[in-house]
Amino acid sequence: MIAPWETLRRRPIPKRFAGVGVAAIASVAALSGCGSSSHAATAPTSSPASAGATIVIKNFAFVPSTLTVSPGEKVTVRNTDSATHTVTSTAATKAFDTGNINPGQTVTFTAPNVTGSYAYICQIHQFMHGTLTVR
Ligand SMILES: [Cu+2]
Repeated sequence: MIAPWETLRRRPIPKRFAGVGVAAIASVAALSGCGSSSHAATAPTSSPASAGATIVIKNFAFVPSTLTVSPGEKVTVRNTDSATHTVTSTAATKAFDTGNINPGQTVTFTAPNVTGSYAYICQIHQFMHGTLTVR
């Protein structure tokens, strides 16, 4: 920022104006001060809701039963049950299949690159249903 008097200073200044600018600035600085500490108190920005796409298997169910991800996104599957499960696409193309996920195991698979809605089941317990939406 260039103060007006800075540009004026290059020219000869009549003596009667010389002190005015400095005095004005000094009083402004005194009033505004620097005592405000509120700037430092800003809360950290909350992390995005997506901590990565995750499906949890719990009590023979997929949680959430519907999940929306981006094409090719990595999806984490955590089996918290004491039974082995799978996440297997029912599409004719079998768009994805984790294979067996042992109790307590966490695996990842890659979502299809083609947008759409992909139903999946647990191949071992075929009453377990979920849907992966890619968009
Ligand atoms: Cu199962």
